[in-house]
This record gives sequence, structure tokens and C-alpha cells, in this order.
Amino acid sequence: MMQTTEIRIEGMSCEGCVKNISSVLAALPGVCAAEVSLEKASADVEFDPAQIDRAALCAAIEDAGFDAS
Ligand code: 9UX
Repeated sequence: MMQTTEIRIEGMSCEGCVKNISSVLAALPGVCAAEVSLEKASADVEFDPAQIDRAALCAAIEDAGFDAS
């Protein structure tokens, strides 16, 4: 069963940031969809809670150089 969460992201300045974060999220095991928005400064992520949790999603975004909460 999939779960969806919205993550607040600070520090995105252009569509390149959106692409980078989209790639980071898509590469994580357990992530099946990620919609990142520059305007909303957030990401909607659909994931399998059996494989990954919300904290790990935030940590991956932080590792890419952004603030995630
Ligand atoms: Mo745009 Mo984001 O040139 O790190 S990709 S600001």
C-alpha cells in the first residue's frame, strides 16, 4: 500500500533544482512518484512505507543541499 506526503522544501531557485530533487527522489528505493514544485516550494511524494519512511525522504533532499521539512 502506498502513502503520499507533502514535503516543504526551502532553497530551490530554478527548474534545475526541481529536476535535481526529482531525480534524487526517483532514485530512492520505495519511491514510486515524486512531483516537485518550485512555486509551491514543496514535493508531493508517493512511497511504499514498507521500504522507506518520510524522514529518509527528507534526509535525501537535505543531502542534495536543500532544507526539507
Ligand atoms: Mo538552478 Mo538549483 O541553476 O541548485 S539548479 S539554482
